[in-house]
Amino acid sequence: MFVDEATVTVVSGKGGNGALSFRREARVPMGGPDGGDGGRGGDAWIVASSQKNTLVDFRTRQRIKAQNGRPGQGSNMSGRSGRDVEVAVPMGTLVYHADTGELLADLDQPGARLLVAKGGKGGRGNASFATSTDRAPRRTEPGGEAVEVTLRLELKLLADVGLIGLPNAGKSTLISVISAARPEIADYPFTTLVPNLGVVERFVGRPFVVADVPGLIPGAHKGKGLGIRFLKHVQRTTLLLHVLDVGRPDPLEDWRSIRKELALFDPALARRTEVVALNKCDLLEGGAENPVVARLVDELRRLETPCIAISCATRQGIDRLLKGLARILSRRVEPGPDTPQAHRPHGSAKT
Ligand SMILES: Nc1nc2c(ncn2[C@@H]2O[C@H](COP(=O)(O)OP(=O)(O)OP(=O)(O)O)[C@@H](O)[C@H]2O)c(=O)[nH]1
Ligand SMILES: [Mg+2]
Repeated sequence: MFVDEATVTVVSGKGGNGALSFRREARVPMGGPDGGDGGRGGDAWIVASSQKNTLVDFRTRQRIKAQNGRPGQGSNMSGRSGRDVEVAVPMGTLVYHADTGELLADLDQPGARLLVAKGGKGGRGNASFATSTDRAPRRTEPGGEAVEVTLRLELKLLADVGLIGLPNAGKSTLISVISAARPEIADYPFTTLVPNLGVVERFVGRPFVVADVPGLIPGAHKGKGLGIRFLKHVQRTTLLLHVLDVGRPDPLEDWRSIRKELALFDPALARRTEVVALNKCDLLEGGAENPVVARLVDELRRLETPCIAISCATRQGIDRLLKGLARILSRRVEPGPDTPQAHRPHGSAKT
């Protein structure tokens, strides 16, 4: 099950109390203070894991707690520190403070971690308070309080290329042809209900990640079809690959209607570099040479939109398409929008 929004409460451990104790020895009526310090409470971290793809673990509201520190003991024994807790989330998870809405981190690298709740300090035992004037202090310190934070998690998948297009255009077929991803493919709209990621590895240069999201239809911004809620998963891509079915009555109109939905969802996304894949060319006589395809190519060039005629069925144009995508990606290594550093500890977070 794919879940991309969740709420979770994380709690650090309370510090252990300092101990009040005096040495007892045979024939020594009153020994010195020997109460040890309490252990520190465990910290609570959120950690990006490449093993996770969804926030499904948090579908039911969870409360995740680090261990408390143990109290100090006599004989100057310090209490054991509480174990930290690490909450694993998928890469691309944005962590918000649930109450204030503040963005705490964008965990966009494997292993990126955020300290969300710092454990309480261990309290000092009475041995720590002994001075030359007070040799038998009865003073001890309680352990520091635990910190509880409720977080809103939002997953925005990280991919280089986002596949967009009408349902049935062949987006999932394309990702299955160019990567090891094996999404469901079928001759009806809305086959894909949740996003899929595929890694394209066959090409020189670094491998790149492609995201296949459920198809869009006109009116998606008003919730038609599956709506636009999955578009957030292509928001962080470097480029959009718009798949058009050339066998449809008016592919250019299809293109325009998807462009409109994109712009209504996020104007910045509508400005993203776009490549059009004119798919299913095998359905037309002469394939990519067919006049319908030639006309589409001309129109799109006129609109300054790069396009390539392909067929997932015959593999025509696929290599050329991938080389083109790799070339564009190698030119662009822009960082994403400004977001706070994931590695910045945020231990002082309060409820
Ligand atoms: N003839 C032909 N059929 C294709 C081609 N590419 C995809 N198809 C078919 O088109 C249909 C839809 O393909 P999908 O890959 O499921 O389409 P989609 O864009 O992922 O659709 P949704 O998940 O519903 O948004 C399937 O029957 C595919 O076999 C192609 O190049 N040529
Ligand atoms: Mg699909």
